[in-house]
Amino acid sequence: MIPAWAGALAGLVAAALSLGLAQLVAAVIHPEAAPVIAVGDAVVDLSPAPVKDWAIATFGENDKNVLIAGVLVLLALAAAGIGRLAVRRIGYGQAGLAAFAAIGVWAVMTRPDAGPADVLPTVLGAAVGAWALGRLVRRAYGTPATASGPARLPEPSGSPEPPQASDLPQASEPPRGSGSPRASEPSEAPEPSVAPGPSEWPTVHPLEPVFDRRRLLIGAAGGVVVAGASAALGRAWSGSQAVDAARSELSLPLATRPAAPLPRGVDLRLNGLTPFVTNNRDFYQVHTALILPRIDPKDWTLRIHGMVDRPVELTYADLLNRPLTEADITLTCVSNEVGGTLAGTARWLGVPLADVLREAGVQKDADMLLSTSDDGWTCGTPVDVVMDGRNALLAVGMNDEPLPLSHGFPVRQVVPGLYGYVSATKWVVDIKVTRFDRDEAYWTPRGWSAKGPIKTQSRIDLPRGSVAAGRTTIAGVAWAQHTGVDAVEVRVDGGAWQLARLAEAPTADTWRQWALDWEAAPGEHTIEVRATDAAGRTQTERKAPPAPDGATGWHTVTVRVT
Ligand SMILES: Nc1nc2c(c(=O)[nH]1)N[C@H]1C(S)=C(S)[C@@H](COP(=O)(O)O)O[C@H]1N2
Ligand SMILES: [Mo]
Repeated sequence: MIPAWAGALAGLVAAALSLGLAQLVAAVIHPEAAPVIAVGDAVVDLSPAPVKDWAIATFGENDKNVLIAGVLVLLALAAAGIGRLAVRRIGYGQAGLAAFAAIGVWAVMTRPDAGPADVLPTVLGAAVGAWALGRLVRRAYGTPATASGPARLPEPSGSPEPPQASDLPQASEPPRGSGSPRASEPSEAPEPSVAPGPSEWPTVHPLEPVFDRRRLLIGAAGGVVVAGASAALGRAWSGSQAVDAARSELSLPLATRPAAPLPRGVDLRLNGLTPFVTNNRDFYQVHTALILPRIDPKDWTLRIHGMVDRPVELTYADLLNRPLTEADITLTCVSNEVGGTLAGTARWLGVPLADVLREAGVQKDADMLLSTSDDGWTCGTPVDVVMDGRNALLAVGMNDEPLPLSHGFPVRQVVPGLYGYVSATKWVVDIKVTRFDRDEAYWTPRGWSAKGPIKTQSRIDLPRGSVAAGRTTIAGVAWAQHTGVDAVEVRVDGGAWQLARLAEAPTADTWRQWALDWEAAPGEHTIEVRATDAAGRTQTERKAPPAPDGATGWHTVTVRVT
């Protein structure tokens, strides 16, 4: 009998080979066509919004890795099960593989940018996996080693076809069984004069299938090596280095409308307080793509079409040849909880989107820009907001360097005052001018509001946890993009609201640091904060979750003073 672990091993190795090969083929034709990535992407798209929010909240920037690891663990379990079925009857194993290939093909074809060739990685991978599974199972079946040779069953090396289900021995029926055509051709495998097996198997009939551990392990080791090599080759091939190199060789032109140098007073420089400018390295990331789109700037184009008088197509060089604007803008995610960290400020460099739209000639009944990312994600932005004179940009630079790959290289949108999901399309390649009553962006059917102006928020960064008694500072940031923050108030233990001092802000489009000195007495204290925007509106106390259009409520922290 073949032990269960041997079947599981054969299944795992066959799966590894099939995924390794799929990865390699996908690297050559289209990275998103790799089945594991496509399944992961499909899971992202199909998960209900609360599940996604939970994943972002729980795993943060690691949410994608956790998802891929989960898909791989499930695949490994399934592969082991398929292998165990395969040693009982190879046809079961191959049917299991076919079912997985079908899931892979379905996932690949549901990707928005999928073409017919995208099924190739999965189909070729599955075919090789099925062949390898048959081959490994065959290796596992041997007869006890003899002086004249290790196994009675001939390898199928003479036949050009992968082994068929009927070619293979089945545990329940020895090869001589009536169902096996090969066994009924006595001439093909002449009866060897079988020497008695090792003494462990004295009672086994020589023609009964006997587990050949050594041959299985050798075959499995070979499979693992080939799987690893093709995955590594696929990685090397994916051209990622080419885009990284193109990015690091770029030098962006200077802005024709530069932002003034930041006043020193924007940053109170308190230890533990969020810095005014967020490093690109520390900037939060939110995107549905599992692998970052890698776009060579020389291949990038942006098409602007739909309800316009003159459709426009821009290259990266066209963009850099236009007048560039620099602007400090705080980006915020609608998924940010009260007190959360999904917000960041950068100095963006880009082409005013309104200029480009004016050239295209936006028709007067259009009210929505439906922008699409290279990975198929879509975003709906109100036309009037983009055209009202604010610094809505097709951004190419972030904090004095080309956009990092994870922040939308080579070009993304940035619109002050709107949550990222309705404005900040990364890897943007297409803008369709349309109407909110005709088109829907990615998050709308998933339970988020079609329009998402940023709600005023304030956050306490200091103190957190515990602090020594005596004079200390309560501090944080507050934002009300494009309106501006006019006041921040703090209260301790439900006492009177006290005005915090405000750091400078270069424009109304960024957050603002604030601070308040506090004589901290020993014990446990509750600190609350609320901001008032430049239009005189104070943040509501009413608690609302992020969905459908942004969280509300006052950030409250409890500190222990010792
Ligand atoms: N292509 C693409 N662009 C996208 C998204 C996305 O999922 N895909 N997410 C948006 C959301 S929800 C936010 S909050 C911002 C985040 O931008 P960042 O990752 O640069 O911080 O990007 C926006 N642009
Ligand atoms: Mo977001």
